[in-house]
Amino acid sequence: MKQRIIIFSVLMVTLTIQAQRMDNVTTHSPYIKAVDEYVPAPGQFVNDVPEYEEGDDASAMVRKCTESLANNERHLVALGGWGGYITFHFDHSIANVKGERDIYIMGNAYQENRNLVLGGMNEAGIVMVSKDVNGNGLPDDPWYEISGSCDVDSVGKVIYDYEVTYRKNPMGDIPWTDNHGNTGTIDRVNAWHPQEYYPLWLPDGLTFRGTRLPDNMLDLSTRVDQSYSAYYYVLVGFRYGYADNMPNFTDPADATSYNYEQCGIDIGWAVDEKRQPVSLDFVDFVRVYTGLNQKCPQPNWWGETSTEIQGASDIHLEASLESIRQAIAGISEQRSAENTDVPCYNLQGQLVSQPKRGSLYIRNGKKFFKQ
Ligand SMILES: [Ca+2]
Ligand SMILES: [Ca+2]
Ligand SMILES: [Ca+2]
Repeated sequence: MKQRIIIFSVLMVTLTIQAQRMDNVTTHSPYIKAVDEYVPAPGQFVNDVPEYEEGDDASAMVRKCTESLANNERHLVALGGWGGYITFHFDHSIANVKGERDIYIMGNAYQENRNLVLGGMNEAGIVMVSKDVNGNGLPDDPWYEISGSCDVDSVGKVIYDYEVTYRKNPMGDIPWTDNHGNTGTIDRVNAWHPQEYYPLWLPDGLTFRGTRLPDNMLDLSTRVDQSYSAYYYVLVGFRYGYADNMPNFTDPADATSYNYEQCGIDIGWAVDEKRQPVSLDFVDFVRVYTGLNQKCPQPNWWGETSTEIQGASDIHLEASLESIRQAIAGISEQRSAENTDVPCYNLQGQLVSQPKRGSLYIRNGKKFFKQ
C-alpha cells in the first residue's frame, strides 16, 4: 500500500509540472485575460491611471487594471518609479517558439520626431516570466527575468540586485533610499497631476528589488531650434527586450503594423538569478516593472521615468494552443502507461505482474520505461 501511494505521488508531481494552462473557453484570445497583481511605485500617474477611489483595496485596484488592459482594451496603466510592477496572465500558457518572439507588450513610447536618437520616449520596463509550477493558478512560483539588450550593450552599467524603498509624504515629493547609499525624491510635477503620488491603498515603506537599467536621458537642447523651446530632452531607446521602450507600431498611422521586432519578448531570453539562461517551454504569468530610476531635470515636465503599459498579446496564439494540446496528449499517454491497474507486457509480449526498474514494457499499446 505504501508503495502505491508513493507511485501516485510521483505521478501527481509529474503531471503538475508538465500541465499547461488551457482555459475552457469557446475561442481562445491572444490578449491579456486578467491582471493578478498591481504594485506601482509612487509616480505622477499613480492613483490616476487607473483611478484610486476612497475605499479601494489591492483587489479593487487589480480589478481596475484588468478592466484597463484585458481583451485589448488598450487603456494605460502606470507603474510609477523604479520597481513598480504589474503581473498578468492569458487564457492559456504561452509557448516558447524556438527562435521567435513570443509575447508582445504595448506601452506608450514613441520615436522623437527629429530622429536624433533611437526612440526618444523610452521608459523601459523590465519583463519577467513564470510558470505555474504548483498548478494553483496563482503567480507564486519562481520568476525569471528577460535579459534585454542592456545586458550586452551596457556591460558594467546595469545594476543587478538593486533595491529601493519609498516613504509616504502626503501631497509632497516622495523620498526614496536605495541599497547603494543614494537618496532622492519622486517630485510632484505640475498642475495636470494634482493627486497624491504614493499609491494610497499600499502601506508605507514600499520596497522593490530587481535590476536597474542605465540612465538614458540626454539633453539635446543645443541641437534643436531654441526659438521653439529652450529645452529638448530625450529618453534613448534600448534595442530589444523591454516594455514601453519603442513604439507599438512600425507605422504610427497603421494600428496593425505591430512592432514585434522591438516590442516582442522571446521567452528564450529568460535568465535565472545568476543571469544564466533558463529553458522554458511555456510561461503562465508575465510581470513588468519600471527599470529606470531617473527624473527629468528642470523644467520638470516629465518628472520621474515611469513605465506605462497598454496591453499584451501572445504573438503566436495557434502555435501556443497546438503545443499545449501536444503536451496534454503526452501527459495522457504517460498516465495510461503508468496506470498499474492495466496489464503490462514485456517486449516479448509476455504478461508481467511486477515490472522491473530500468526496463522497457508495453502497456495500453504504448512502450514505457519503468523508472
Ligand atoms: Ca521564443
Ligand atoms: Ca502558482
Ligand atoms: Ca511611457
